[in-house]
Amino acid sequence: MIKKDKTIYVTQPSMPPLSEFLPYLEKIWESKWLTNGGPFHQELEKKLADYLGVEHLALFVNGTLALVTALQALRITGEVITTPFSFVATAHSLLWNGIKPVFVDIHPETFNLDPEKIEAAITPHTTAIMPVHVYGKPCDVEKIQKIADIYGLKVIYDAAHAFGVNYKGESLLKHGDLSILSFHATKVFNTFEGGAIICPDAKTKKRIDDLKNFGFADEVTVIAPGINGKMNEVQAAFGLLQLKYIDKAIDRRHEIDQLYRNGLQGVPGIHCMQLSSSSTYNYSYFPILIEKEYPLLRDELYEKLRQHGIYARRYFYPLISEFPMYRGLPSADRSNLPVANKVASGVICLPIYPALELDHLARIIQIIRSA
Ligand code: T4K
Repeated sequence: MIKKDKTIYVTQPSMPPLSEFLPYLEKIWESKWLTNGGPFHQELEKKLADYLGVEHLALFVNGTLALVTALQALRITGEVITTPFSFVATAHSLLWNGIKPVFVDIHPETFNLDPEKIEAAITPHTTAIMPVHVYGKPCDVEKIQKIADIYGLKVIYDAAHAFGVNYKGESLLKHGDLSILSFHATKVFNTFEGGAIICPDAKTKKRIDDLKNFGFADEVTVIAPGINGKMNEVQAAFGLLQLKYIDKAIDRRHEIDQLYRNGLQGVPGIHCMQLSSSSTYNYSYFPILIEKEYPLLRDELYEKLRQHGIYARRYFYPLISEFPMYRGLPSADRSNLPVANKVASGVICLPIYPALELDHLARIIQIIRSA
C-alpha cells in the first residue's frame, strides 16, 4: 500500500527549480509591466512558435478562452461537428458562441472523431468541424480536411493534449484552419493556466490578438465584442523557464510509457492505446481500456487503485453528450455514439508525469496484474 501522504495522482505538474524563476519575477517587479503583451509574452510567443515548428502563435490565459476566441475569429455559426469523447470545455466553447454542437462517434482505435461518420452529420447549417487530438494522438487529418474542402467547412482542432506532437515529420498543429493548445497545470507544458492559438498567417494572428484584448485594434478602434483572454507576464515568464526543461520532461514521459507497456504486456483484457510510427508523441496520458477478459470491471479497478492511494482518472467519462446541457440534442443519443459509449465505460488513464517514482509505477502495474 502506498502511504496516505504518498497519494499518486493522475498527473503532477512539472516545476522547474524555484531559484531559477526568481530572476524572472525580479524583472517583472522592476519593469512594472504585468500584462497586455509585455516583453515575456512577446518572447514566449516567438520561442514557442520556433519550438513547435509553427509560423504564428497567440498566447491565451487558458485553453478554453482560446477555443472560444478561435470560433469567433473564423466567424463560426450554426452547427459544428465535434466529438463527445473529450473534456467538456470543447463543447462548452460552442455553447458560449451560440453554436449547436453535433456529436459524431469516435474511431475504436484512435478514440478521435471517426471521419467515416462525419459526412452523414453535415446539414445546411454546418459551418465547421471541431475534432480533438485526444491524449495527443493525431486525428485522421487528411480525411477530415478532404471532407471540409468538399463541403466548404472550417476545421478548428482542439489540440489541448497535442503540445509538441509531430505527424509525418512536421507539427500536427499546422493542420486545419486553427489549432488550440492548453498549458493548464495538468498538461505536458504548463504555465499554471494558459493556452494558445496556432495561426496560419500574421493577419489571422492580428485578428486573434485584437479579439483577446476586448476587440481593440488600436487605442480608439474596437472591431468586435472581444474578450479578455490575455496571458499575463508571470505566466509567460514561467513558460520561458519551462521551455528549457520540456525535452527532458517528454523523454521521461516516454520512458514511463514504455515501462507501462512492458509491464502490462500480456495481461488479458488490458489494452494499451496503440501508437503509430508516423507520429512522435508527447506521452501526455496513459489510457488503458479494460475489456471483458479482465477479471474486474473498469470501476472496480478504479476503486481498487484508489484504495491503494492511486488516483487514476476515467478521462473522458461521462461523455460530454451525457451532461444536462447536451443530452437533449438528437446527436447525443447513445444509439448515435456506440463506440464513444463503449470507450468511455472502459477507459482508465494511469498516472504519468516526469517525477513519477519507479517503485510507484511498479506498484501500479502489480495491482493491475494481480487482479
Ligand atoms: N480541451 C481539452 C481536450 C482539454 O482536455 C481541456 C482541459 C481543455 C480543452 C481546456 O483547457 P484549459 O481551459 O483547462 O486550459 C483537468 C484540467 O483542469 C483541464 O485543464 C484538462 N483539460 C482536463 C483533462 O483535466 P480535472 O477536473 O481532471 O482537474 P483536477 O483538478 O481534478 O486535476 C487532475 C489531477 O491533477 C489532480 O487529481 C491532481 C493533479 N493536479 C491538478 C492541479 C490543478 C496537481 O497536482 N496540481 C494542480 O495544480 O481537469
